[in-house]
Amino acid sequence: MSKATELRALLSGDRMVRTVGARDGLSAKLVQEAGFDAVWASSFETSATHGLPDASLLTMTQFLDVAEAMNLVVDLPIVADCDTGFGGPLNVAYAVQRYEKRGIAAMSIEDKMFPKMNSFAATAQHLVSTEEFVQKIQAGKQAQESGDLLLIARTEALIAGFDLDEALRRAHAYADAGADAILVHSKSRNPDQVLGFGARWDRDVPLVAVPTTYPVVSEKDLYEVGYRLVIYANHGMRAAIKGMRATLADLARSDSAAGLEDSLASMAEVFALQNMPAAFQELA
Ligand code: SPV
Ligand code: MG
Repeated sequence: MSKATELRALLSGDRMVRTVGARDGLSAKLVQEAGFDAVWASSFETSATHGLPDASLLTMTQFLDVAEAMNLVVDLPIVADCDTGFGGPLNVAYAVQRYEKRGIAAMSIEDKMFPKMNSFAATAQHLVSTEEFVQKIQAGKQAQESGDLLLIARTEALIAGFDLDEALRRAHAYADAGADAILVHSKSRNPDQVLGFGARWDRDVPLVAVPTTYPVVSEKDLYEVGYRLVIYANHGMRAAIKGMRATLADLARSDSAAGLEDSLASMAEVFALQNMPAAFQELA
């Protein structure tokens, strides 16, 4: 069974599909090891890993290579964050063909204008018209070879300051255009927007939530109003930054690395994560 088919089966199951953001093969492996269902190949994390803002700076092939690096080393399906789809409908169609060939289970495209800026940046956000985004969805769905790959349509209507009516109007159009799921992004500090959207959602198309600014929401509450996929988009990377900062600050204050061992993963742990042949895992 392809990973896309597995993800489809999970989404029509009777529980929330739980996804965590990653930026490379190693972080994807840690997501898998912790027991989650899928890996979010986050544009925010991937950009940050390059030391760059999440602002459409990297190319489609750079994002694709990262998604593939993950896909090759985990059994979990990859949900690839494809930002605005890398351009217009033709770019979306091309991206779908390329991602599908590399075995990526799902792609998410959002209705912001290219170049996009991260949804939480202190800036005005501009959306493409509903019609333009519908064309992207249709182009993407027509381009895929098998019916399996999931194309997630993400509306940034709430991020851009529109109300629930506009978010719903767009989401209906995207579902009608063939989107396999609808991601409703919100930067509200509480889950009311996202829960309110779900309460009014009347289609048989699963909803996706990204509870970054409203972490208090429970998966149970999201599930009850139609969310089937939850994405903890950047929690692994933020934990890694905090841990690495603290350890490096300790090292900077010290004359040796002697005091650090307790805060470090062992070499053996890294070897295991690298899938080193067992014979090589004996430490020198
Ligand atoms: C990402 O993880 O890249 C996302 C989620 O798209 S957000 O950063 O909230 O836009
Ligand atoms: Mg992103």
